Amino acid sequence: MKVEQVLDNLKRRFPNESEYHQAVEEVLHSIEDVYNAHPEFEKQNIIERICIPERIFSFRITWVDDKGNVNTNMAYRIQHNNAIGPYKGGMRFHSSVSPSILKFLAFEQTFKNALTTLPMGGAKGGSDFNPKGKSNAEVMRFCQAFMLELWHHIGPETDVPAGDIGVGGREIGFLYGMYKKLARENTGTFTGKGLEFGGSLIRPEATGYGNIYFLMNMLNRKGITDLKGQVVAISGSGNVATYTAEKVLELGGKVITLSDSNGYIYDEAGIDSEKLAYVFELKNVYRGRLKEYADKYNCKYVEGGRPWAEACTIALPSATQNELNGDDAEILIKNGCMAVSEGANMPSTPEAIEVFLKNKILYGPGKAANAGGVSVSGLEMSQNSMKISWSKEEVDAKLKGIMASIHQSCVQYGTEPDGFVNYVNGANIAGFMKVAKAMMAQGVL
Ligand code: NDP
Ligand code: 2IT
Repeated sequence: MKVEQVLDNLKRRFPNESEYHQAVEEVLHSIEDVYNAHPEFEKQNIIERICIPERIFSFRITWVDDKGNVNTNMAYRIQHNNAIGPYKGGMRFHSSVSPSILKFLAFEQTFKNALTTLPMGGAKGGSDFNPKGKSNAEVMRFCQAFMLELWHHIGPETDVPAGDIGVGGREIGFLYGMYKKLARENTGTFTGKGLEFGGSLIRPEATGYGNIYFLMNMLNRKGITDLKGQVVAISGSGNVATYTAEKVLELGGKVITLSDSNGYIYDEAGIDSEKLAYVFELKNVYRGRLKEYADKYNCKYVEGGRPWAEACTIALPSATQNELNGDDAEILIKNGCMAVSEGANMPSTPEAIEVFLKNKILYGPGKAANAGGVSVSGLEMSQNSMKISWSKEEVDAKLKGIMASIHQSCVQYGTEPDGFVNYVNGANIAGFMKVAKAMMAQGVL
């Protein structure tokens, strides 16, 4: 396979899908040599079969708002690959949602899930519905309308959705409630459920905690065993960002930034546990904006900006794709940043990744570093199948073990002759090999 040729073909067949092309291109560069060392892969055209989603559902949703207006939204479910287990991946509600964005996410999810050690294939879904400013009743009606279409195509052994941007505990409750009513079964065909109806302890925390466990695995190789003295810049202020901050504080680090789509806060004194509790409340109860934090604690607020120009030793992008570009990466390095670990999916542009690798800092790509969320989703599926629930300690210990194993896979496949670990290549090759071998064993499908 020649990377340029495969990419050109994909671009011709699926034009105007820049995020999807970007995600595929990164993986193709990593796996090129390994793939070409296995002529049997090429014979079975594994490359096109692993890049193109197996199935895409796309449909219109109609729902009624509080004023009685009838609204429409587009919604999708991308079932990318189920070679190693049922389709699995989150649902995103955001006005920017498009087939390209969901295809990039489903593609990444396939490799991420392969790294978790658990039997899960890759999927993603969502809608261009914008939950901002909507009442609970509107969100509920939208979720119910969504499920009326989607429920046929999902199931505990078929496809198990979860949360992502704009989809948290509230939305999962509404989606799962309607699913259960239509399917007439209680088999847990969603993860991230409430604890009262099959949810797993530690699932809300899992992506953020998992990212810090991954970061600690990277730092341990440099002899660093806690975060004391580290200055940490985090973007986002949602599920991933807030639990990331919580774990950073627990390990002694100082968190100086958080952001939302309106801007970022820089709190020189540090966002401590008390202030973080306020952020949780602001986000989950009042669904407010970070500007209110700046007003309350009298700290710097930068409208429309991103936090990467603030001096830090560790950066944890945890908001959205392409939120950290090449210039940001240069500034981070100039300011002494020595580790970047991605809570978000594809937050760094290709130019930014190039800067991190060139400077040989510790760089944990999302599909490895943020795999803790889907890993605990996998553990939620196990608990649902067995009809039991594990304690917080049990789930947390398993999560730590999984993140260590993902880190080990990256080291195994990504160590370069001078000892530098290229975690991008490591994660991509390890994930690819597992899925490719499973596809080979199952014949041409
Ligand atoms: P949330 O909806 O809880 O939070 C998203 C945060 O990012 C909000 O602060 C939001 O600000 C901000 N944000 C979203 N879109 C943009 C944008 N276009 N520009 C600037 N800021 C933006 O989502 P999550 O925390 O769950 O997800 C964050 C990232 O982590 C995503 O990339 C997601 O794919 C990834 N991820 C999530 C997992 C999970 O388990 N939830 C697992 C693995 C990865 P605002 O409120 O203003 O929109
Ligand atoms: O990107 C992700 O890994 C998620 N949004 C979580 C997926 C899941 O099924 O828990």
